[in-house]
Amino acid sequence: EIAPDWWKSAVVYQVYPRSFQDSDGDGVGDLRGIMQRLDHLERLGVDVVWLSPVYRSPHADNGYDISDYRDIDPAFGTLADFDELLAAMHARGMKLVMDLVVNHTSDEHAWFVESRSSRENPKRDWYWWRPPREGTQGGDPGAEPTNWESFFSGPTWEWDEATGEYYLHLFDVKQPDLNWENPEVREAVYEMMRWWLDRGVDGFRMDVINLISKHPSLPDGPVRDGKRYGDGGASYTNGPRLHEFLQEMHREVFDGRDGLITVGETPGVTLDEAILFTDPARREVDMVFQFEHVGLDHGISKFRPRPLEPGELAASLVKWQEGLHDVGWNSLYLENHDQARSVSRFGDADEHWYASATALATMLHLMRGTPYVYQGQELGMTNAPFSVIDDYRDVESLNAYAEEVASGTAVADALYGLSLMSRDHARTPMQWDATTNAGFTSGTPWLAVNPNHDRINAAVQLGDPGSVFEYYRQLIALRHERAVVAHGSFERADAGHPAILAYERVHGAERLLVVVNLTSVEHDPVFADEVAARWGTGAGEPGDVPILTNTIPDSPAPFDAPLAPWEARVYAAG
Ligand code: TEU
Repeated sequence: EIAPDWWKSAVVYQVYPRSFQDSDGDGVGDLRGIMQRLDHLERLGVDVVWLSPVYRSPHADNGYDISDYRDIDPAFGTLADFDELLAAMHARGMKLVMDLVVNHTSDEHAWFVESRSSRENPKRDWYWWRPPREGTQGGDPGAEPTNWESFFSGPTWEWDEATGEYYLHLFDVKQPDLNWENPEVREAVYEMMRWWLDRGVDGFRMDVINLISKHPSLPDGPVRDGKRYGDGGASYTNGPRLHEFLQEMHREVFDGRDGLITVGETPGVTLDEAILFTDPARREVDMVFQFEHVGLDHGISKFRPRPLEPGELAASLVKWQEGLHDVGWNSLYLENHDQARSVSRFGDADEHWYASATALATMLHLMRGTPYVYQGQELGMTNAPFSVIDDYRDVESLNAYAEEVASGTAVADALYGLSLMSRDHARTPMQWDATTNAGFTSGTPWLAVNPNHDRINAAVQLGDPGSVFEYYRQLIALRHERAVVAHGSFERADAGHPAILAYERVHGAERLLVVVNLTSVEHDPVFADEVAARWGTGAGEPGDVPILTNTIPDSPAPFDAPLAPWEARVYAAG
């Protein structure tokens, strides 16, 4: 009998299948490749694997454009391969979570092919179709039904000459939005979800699930200075029927099943909304991916980034620790397939690569919430040295670059934004060893392997006590060994020092003190008086010798000793 909240002490590992391991030499990762690498995941100690989409897809957005929800794309393998992978994971005590992409489908999905065939087609209302704006000609600039800007640049409406209407796509033109107002759509989604659960999967990561409810009036959004299109976010983010739909989904799909884990991806979610999503009494989802901390360095836009001030990242994470402390639950992440590599983005990949990668990991993994490790993060994989636009593959990056250059931005400036923030930095092939293509493929990789795989790779790290991998393994083990990590309270313990984050976790008699220097400069930690009194230094005092530190060699310093650049230390009592 497993506890209903087992996922509070679980660690989830995200596999981006395209870039994880290729088994047939076509340069694209696949399911049989994942099977070859289960030892790595088991050794790391993760409990759940979240698999980015492997369904049939034209790959306009690397699988987040699904053309058949009940089949595996040939690039990744077959349903038989999937069943074999699932069984192999279950045999090792790992759970498998699928990526549920139901805000939109591919334009090649049978539902959309039918819907677009005629205005009278029974599936016409399964998507958002609207006539040109009053008094305009379809296809003309400004004739779109709303002025909204797509996440992938340009308008969110595509003119369909054949039936004389526009269809809505918040993302790529090949990703038409499903109309969740239509109960037939909702029932078809729930039926598909039950089909996967009946097949044995253990839950879902729900892609942009807080965008599925739109204000049916579809009003225009505000046009920000210099922008051509408006921000429709207020009309489709956390919309009017969102929680109604999620509670209906829970009743139709999850009620009566146990041992599952659900996480909603919710760009733009507020703290108050996150409580509504994750309050167990509301039976919606177990946790959400909020986006505040991964939006801090966005300047006027994602690809016009700004440097973070010391303490900004920690303060944002602490706000969410406190906000969901008593009701609801945090996911804990710094990376995924949409975010640049955290050691490059929030750490110091040049001067203090090992220390900053492990300091960020310490900060995150010992917080209150369920941690997510993105493939390669456990190795300290970094951003790639992309230098020309042909190095990139990601539709978001390519469209943003084209729009910047078309609007007069210098090529060098447009490339600069991509060099820091492109999603492709997270999608370079997993670095297994120092051989050609890092052991990822015997063919030509779909996206270039990072040249630093000669020194950053799994083979060189496994078994090395001073490696990023081994440090992650110890952090994950702590969560499994000490109940205080999963179930303890959270309280910030430093006196708000911008360079240092210190926090305490308490669970019954068990206590942890985590102290991390999040800068490349040495700092003395400053603690609230009552914290210093609790930990004390000197023989036998709990604050005297850390149970975990990222200094090499392991120099057991007391909790109030100065912290070297990116030094992290963990103390335990009780
Ligand atoms: O991402 C949604 C989303 O919000 C991202 O587009 C994010 O805002 C952006 O990439 C960061 O600037 C989900 C998937 O994770 C992403 O891979 C898909 O491209 C997108 O939805 C559409 O399915």
